[in-house]
Amino acid sequence: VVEKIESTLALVKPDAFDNTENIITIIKRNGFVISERQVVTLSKERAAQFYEEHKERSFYDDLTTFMSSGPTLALVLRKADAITSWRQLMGPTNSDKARKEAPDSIRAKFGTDGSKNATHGSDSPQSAAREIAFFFPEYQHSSEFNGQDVREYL
Ligand code: DGI
Repeated sequence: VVEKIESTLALVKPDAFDNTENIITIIKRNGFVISERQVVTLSKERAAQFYEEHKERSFYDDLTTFMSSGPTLALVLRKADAITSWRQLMGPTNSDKARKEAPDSIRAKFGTDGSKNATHGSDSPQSAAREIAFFFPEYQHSSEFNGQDVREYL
């Protein structure tokens, strides 16, 4: 069996930024390689662009206000099955639910509630390609997508 090394985009959101060191310790302990990192404070417009798929949702304005309220750490994480593995480590979207269902998860430990939930992780190879390019336009990852041109996903 050949394990496919993947890259995924992880964000430490503004509510958890002060816990960055603890979160990075957990990331490394779980075998991820951090291949890119960048601290950025998103403008409201840029946060809106990042979460464009949610623009019709009632929580969109709150979400983009929150995401532009302070610094965010953007990371590219690599390992076999990185996309699923990082989402598993984060736990459920809602941090209150995470504390009940996955108390050891990152969102349980460092998140606040259903809208401030500490971290983000790409949910598919397509979103990983788009989201990595959003923060790291120079990132080289074509070989990870089975020879397909990643520009198809952007
Ligand atoms: O991929 P996820 O971050 O786990 O979840 P998502 O893509 O469905 O939603 C993106 C973010 O939007 C999520 O991290 C928190 C926020 N969000 C999602 N659903 C709700 C929400 N915020 C509020 N206030 N209410 C929601 O139902």
